[in-house]
Amino acid sequence: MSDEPDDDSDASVLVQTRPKTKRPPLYKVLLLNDDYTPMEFVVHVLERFFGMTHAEAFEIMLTVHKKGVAVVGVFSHEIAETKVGQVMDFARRHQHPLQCTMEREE
Ligand code: TYC
Repeated sequence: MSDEPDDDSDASVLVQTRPKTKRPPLYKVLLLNDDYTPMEFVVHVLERFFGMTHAEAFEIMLTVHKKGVAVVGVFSHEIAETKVGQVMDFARRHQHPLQCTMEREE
């Protein structure tokens, strides 16, 4: 018979739990408009690096052309970084100013 309180005697403490398995963040890959990169080149980039059909690629290219920017895919950090690198490298090798960036998804 002890006077010590039980370990679980404080009924007012509520322990918050949450699943520990957090998903890794995803990243949007964005294509930016410019005045010089030929439309056909952008369509080719979207087919080649983002697996789009010609029709899909043409539509997204037009969206970028009209709105200034569009999301062209959502990937893990590593894949997004690779895509951005591939596009920037390909554009540079063809001397086009096309810009591709990535942004963490909320
Ligand atoms: N604005 C370019 C033109 O008129 C076409 C273009 C579209 C360039 C999309 C970049 O991400 C881009 N030739």
